[in-house]
Amino acid sequence: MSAAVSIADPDQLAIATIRTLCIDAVQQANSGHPGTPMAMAPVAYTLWQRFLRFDPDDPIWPNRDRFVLSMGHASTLLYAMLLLTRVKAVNPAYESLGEDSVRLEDLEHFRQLDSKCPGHPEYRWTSGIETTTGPLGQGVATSVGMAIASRWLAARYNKPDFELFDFDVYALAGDGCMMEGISSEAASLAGHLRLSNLCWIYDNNHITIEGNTSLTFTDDVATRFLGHGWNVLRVGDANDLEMLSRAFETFRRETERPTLVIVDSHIAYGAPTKQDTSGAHGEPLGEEEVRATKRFYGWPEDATFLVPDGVDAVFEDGIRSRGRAARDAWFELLAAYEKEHPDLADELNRMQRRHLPDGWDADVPTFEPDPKGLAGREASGTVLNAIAGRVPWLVGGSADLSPSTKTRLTFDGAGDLEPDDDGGRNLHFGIREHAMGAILNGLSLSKLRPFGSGFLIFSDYARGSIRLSAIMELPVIHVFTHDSIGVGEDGPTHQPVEQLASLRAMPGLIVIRPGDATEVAEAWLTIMELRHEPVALILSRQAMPTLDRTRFGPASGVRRGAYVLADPAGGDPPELILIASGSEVGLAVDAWNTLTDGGVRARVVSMPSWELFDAQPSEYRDEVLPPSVTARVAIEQASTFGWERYVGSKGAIVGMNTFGASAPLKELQTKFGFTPEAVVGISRERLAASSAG
Ligand SMILES: Cc1ncc(C[n+]2csc(CCOP(=O)(O)OP(=O)(O)O)c2C)c(N)n1
Ligand SMILES: [Mg+2]
Repeated sequence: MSAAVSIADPDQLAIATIRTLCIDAVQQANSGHPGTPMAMAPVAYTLWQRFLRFDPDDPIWPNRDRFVLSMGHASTLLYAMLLLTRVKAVNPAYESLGEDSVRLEDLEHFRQLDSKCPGHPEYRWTSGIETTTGPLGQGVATSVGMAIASRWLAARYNKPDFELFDFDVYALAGDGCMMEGISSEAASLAGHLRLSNLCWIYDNNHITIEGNTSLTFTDDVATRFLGHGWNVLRVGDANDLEMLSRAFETFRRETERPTLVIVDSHIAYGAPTKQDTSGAHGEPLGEEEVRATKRFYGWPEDATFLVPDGVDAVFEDGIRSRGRAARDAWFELLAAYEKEHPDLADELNRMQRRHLPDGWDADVPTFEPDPKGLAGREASGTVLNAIAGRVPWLVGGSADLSPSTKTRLTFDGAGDLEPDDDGGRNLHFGIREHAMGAILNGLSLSKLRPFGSGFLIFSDYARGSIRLSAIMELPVIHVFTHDSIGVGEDGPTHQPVEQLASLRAMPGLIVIRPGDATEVAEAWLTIMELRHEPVALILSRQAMPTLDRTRFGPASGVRRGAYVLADPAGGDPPELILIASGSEVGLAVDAWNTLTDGGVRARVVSMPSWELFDAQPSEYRDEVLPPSVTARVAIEQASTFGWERYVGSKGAIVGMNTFGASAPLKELQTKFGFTPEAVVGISRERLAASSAG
């Protein structure tokens, strides 16, 4: 629709366009959050138009500055920016097809099925969105991972005359982000690491859903961030473009600390009755209020979804031309770099596409049979080091538990990522599981291959971020050790029970719980080739016998999620199936020995991964678990929840139904029925029941 708009100032014209598009989208959808986009439009505009090094024609250019909308409920603000700057869509093969990522029709269908403008910004779905946001606090924490990635990439790839990486990371946050604990974890680590390339902008509007923040939030945010080692700036009026610019310039000059810009704003700026009220937060303004607000902006009150002539030129003269020049210069630099540093350029190329270096698996060891065996975490540490030595961008660490999780990279030159060593391969997250999860996402969004580790029990602390790694289809590697009541004396607070079931319930997350050192190696080989799936690798604290693979089925079956480990002698068909994962595979084999000696035709199925198994064709699944064999026993030191799907109504599950207890492992095994005798007893019972039936 075209209508006369008499706003002469190009900045104000663009800002009013952003504001009214956001208002109209929410009004049309009859749902969403109009107030914050209206208030923050000048902030987003100033940042994008004057500072952000971002080329809308190539939204995946590796050295672009990142913009994260941590207040995901203000999604229309981001959509309006993508629309007006004409960001191009990129397909999953990282190719631009020349189409706009967000079209006016998408905004008109805000929150409707298949619109590129869903309720909250979704990475992968809409090009130009750097990370999925909505769960408050996640965006700011993820931005820390991006800022670390910028530093790491610079340390590894920048060479004299080749400043390939120096991108900055901006995140827009609200009161909710500031209240969520994850922002404190992330800010604390960012301050420690002196991430001066990181800028958070805090929308200090004093409003959340329930009303004024005086209800719940009287922190001195500035002092808090000074305490975290940040520089803190204030802009007293979100409409003051010059003050905003000054703040961003100050951020750019800062070399020692991350920057927080506290911006005072008025939610629903310009709405006569809703400004500064929580009524502007989660519902449309309403027809009358929309008209009055448009009048206030000097906008034609009948116009909807109006983009006046001239707005395109405003952005062309700002972010578009500046971004294009920066992007083109970067690719010229890269072309010269390819000649001078071909190996590093090749690495970059592969990393950007989530491909691996040739020969990446050449050092992965094989494990000799050993009845005493190795702990899952020990075997994993060995394999991880063998792979990381050949995959330079495989980086990670632990939430202060690497001596326990065995994820430390120990080869020469691995180094530690610290304020003075941006290129270290060992990250130290401190005791901050939740922020670790989000930072891993930020690293992965920047195309590094990150792993993080901790005790399985504390995966709950990181769950919000793990969930986002699954929603975003990021190949983040979550390593969780101390995976069961096998932790023994530490007792119920440290014994995971329901964590496996809850991780398995998460769509898109692949959970793998290998049963001996050979399966651990196979698990890592499988994981490394994933490009779009996060993984939870679940490892034992205690030793597991390393099986003799000349006697038992090959561990290559890990790739298929479950496989036949042992069968009745002479090729007889099984009458009973024992299914186990992780440390219980050895127990299943012990029980199988006894049963076999007793003349029972038993099969052992090792099932390290439900998700990988469920993805197999039904022929394979029926081969491993023949439907005719109903006498089945699943064994896992975890909640029994969900195993019914593999053992069926005639099967039994040897698992946990309580929180465990504090005692030496042997005693716990007896108390909770994880002994060969108990498993044999239950197996015979199932067998009898099935033949009776
Ligand atoms: C982790 C999390 N908890 C709760 C919500 C629901 N929620 C969405 S917005 C909001 C209030 C946010 O207030 P603020 O960040 O100040 O945003 P403003 O209303 O000022 O835009 C809440 C509680 C959420 N999105 N994420
Ligand atoms: Mg607020």
